[in-house]
Amino acid sequence: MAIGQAVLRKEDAGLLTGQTRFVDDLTVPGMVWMAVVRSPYGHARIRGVDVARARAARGVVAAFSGADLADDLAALPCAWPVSEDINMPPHFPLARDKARYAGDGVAVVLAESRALAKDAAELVEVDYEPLPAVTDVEAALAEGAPLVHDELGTNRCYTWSLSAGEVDQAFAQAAVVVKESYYQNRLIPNAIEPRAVLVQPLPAQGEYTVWSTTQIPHILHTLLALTLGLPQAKLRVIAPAVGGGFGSKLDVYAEEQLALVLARKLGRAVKWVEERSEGYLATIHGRDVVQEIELAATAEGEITAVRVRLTAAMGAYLQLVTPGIPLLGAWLYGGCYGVQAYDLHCTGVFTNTTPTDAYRGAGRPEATYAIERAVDALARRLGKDPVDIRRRNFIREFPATIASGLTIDAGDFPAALDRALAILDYDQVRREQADRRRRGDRRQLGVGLSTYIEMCGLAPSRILAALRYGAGGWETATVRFLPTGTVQVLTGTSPHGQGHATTWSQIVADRLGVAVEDVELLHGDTAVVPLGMDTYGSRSLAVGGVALYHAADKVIAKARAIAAHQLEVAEQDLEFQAGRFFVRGSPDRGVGIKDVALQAWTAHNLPDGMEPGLEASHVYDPPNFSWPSGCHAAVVEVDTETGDTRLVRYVAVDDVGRVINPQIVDGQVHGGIAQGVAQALYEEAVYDQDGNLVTGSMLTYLVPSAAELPSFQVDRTETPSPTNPLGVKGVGETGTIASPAAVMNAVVDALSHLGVTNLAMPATPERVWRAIQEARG
Ligand code: MCN
Repeated sequence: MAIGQAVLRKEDAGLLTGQTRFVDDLTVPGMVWMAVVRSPYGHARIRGVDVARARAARGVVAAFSGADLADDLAALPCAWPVSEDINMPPHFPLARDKARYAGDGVAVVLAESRALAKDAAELVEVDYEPLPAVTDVEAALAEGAPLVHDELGTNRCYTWSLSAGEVDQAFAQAAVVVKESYYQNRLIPNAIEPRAVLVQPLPAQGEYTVWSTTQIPHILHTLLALTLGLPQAKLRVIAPAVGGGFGSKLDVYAEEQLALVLARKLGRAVKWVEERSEGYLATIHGRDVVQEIELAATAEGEITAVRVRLTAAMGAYLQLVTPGIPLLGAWLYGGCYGVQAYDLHCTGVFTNTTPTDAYRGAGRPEATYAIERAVDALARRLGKDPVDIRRRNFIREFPATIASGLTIDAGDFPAALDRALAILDYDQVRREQADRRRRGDRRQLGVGLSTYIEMCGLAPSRILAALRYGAGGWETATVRFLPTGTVQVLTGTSPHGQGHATTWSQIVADRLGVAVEDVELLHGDTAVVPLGMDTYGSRSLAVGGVALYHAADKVIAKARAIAAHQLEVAEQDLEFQAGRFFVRGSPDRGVGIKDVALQAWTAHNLPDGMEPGLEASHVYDPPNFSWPSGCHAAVVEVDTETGDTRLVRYVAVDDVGRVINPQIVDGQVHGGIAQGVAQALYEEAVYDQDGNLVTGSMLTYLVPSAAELPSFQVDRTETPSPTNPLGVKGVGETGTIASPAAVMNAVVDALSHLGVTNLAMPATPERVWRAIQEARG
């Protein structure tokens, strides 16, 4: 069996030897470089743009303002109009009347080299009239706030509600009510590879090839064709190797459209590669949500109702799925708990900031954070151990339809909690904590838990339709035996670090009974795999991997018919094991599937009427989401004199169903934890009042490295998903979803005896120190 084995990643040899090709490595004849002139103001009227000096500069091929290209450019698509009342102002690749955030593109320069384009961009003269900016969601909703989009007359983008059960009654009857306020700090995704795009026009054929660092070559293919009115079949989108995305490359970006439009206009290939600090402004951000959560509970700590108010920043414009991001968590503010009454209200708000959109976890880290921190607050209120509150409230029967209306197919929440506590040696950690408190130790210890449930694997299409999402959630797969017995696999997923070449090979190898090395994966090129729904929302395995499983089964069914014909037996008398068909009861009478493949393509001796060849395709649309769950536990040490906070231990017990590749799963969990810990302790995008991004580089935006993190203790429980035949659930976001709450619960726990009850992320030394001073009065 290849499934379940820590097969080494097929991807790594190319990455480690530098042979893997990214967009920046690509050059095509006649290529020009594009540089985008960006607004230095958070909010400013554009009184005029003069590109004359830039046009006259050495090596410059062309320069345009937003107004110059008004007839060429189309509004960028937003595919998730979440509510009837949503305001969807147009978002052009270059601003025309106003710049609405620092980084908003206002002009573009094309030159013979990257450096010349960059130099010339500085010669573009823009006459700005600076306007008051608003960067905070609550301020943006206040009377008289500067309007990001004047024509709307409001900064409100939408309101969205979800209510079930007798919420008011539950609160009226509650023995205790806990009310907490949290802020989800704004995050900058920071994929290792910045964004890049190269467009080559092939004028004779009227075709265009687009290479982009994207997670979504297929969606990009459809939306570029749709928005620009190009025949989709004349457009080829390729996502070559992509160096991470974490959601930030799940978008149709201004630069992608600009490069295509300008390649068409100039008849020359156009290339653009983002710089890191440019990416801090021009690539989407994540989070930026104000949360209020109230729990109603009995005196014993049974949670009877949850009420949530979210105010979520959209940024200055709606990117591809901006409005839907807070709602991806909207069903999950009850956590793993059997809450019967549920009320959630979300307001989306425009501010003069970089647009937000999907960032690893997208909506679900926010939900997990709120409920898990509130559960700890409830435990503190009742003087109970947070472990006990969790145990008391866990959903234990599956399938479980939760108050918000979705059905969790399987899980075992107590098992993950028990396992995490055992690995942690919870009682011992609590004893050490008590010792330090008794001694008045300068370094106090805190332990925090996060028991999470996550909805991922985005599909089923019908539910997505009910959520007003603009696309389906299916995935395509083709499994093809070549005549010599190796297998080509085509997937509509678009990996950018997740190791699909390896795990997809494992799935197909097992199914077909061939070696992992016999399987080759093709992906990320619409000329090779024309249709797919790509990679995000930890959907690839639970949707795309399962599509492969079904395609492989169709191949086996056809091979069986050929084998039965050639062995002159009935199909039902054939067994298929380890890549070989044989007659039941006579294991010597048989034929290998690779031999069948050759026969299928020579077509010399096939059953009457059978098509030659051995390949099959499948489009899979799952009946439910995928529901990973688990328990993460963090131990922190806080220096009560300086506020310095160190994560000293981290235990993760995840239930991702059946595991295809444990090493890849561990890697996914590790990366996810690192990003979640970063939100809790280090990272925060900060704007000043004028809308300047104060944390505009890695000097001020603190991306942690391995040096800041302890060795993670990673383990698993396994309740297979009954929703799909592989029994798998997603893992790509679990770590990011679980960890911020675990870490922040630990930080508050370390200081709770001093009177600290809440702390904002990131828990920087200054913030922690101030909280201690305030608590001490
Ligand atoms: N896997 C497995 N067994 C399971 C679950 C998953 O072996 N039970 C394997 C899969 O086969 C796949 C990998 O783990 O090789 C991740 O699978 P999945 O959970 O389906 O997630 P996706 O492949 O759809 O990846 C998307 C997810 C998301 S949403 C973000 S954000 C994220 C993440 O993946 N961005 C990443 N992980 C990332 N990893 C890297 N290196 N770079 C990113 O940008």
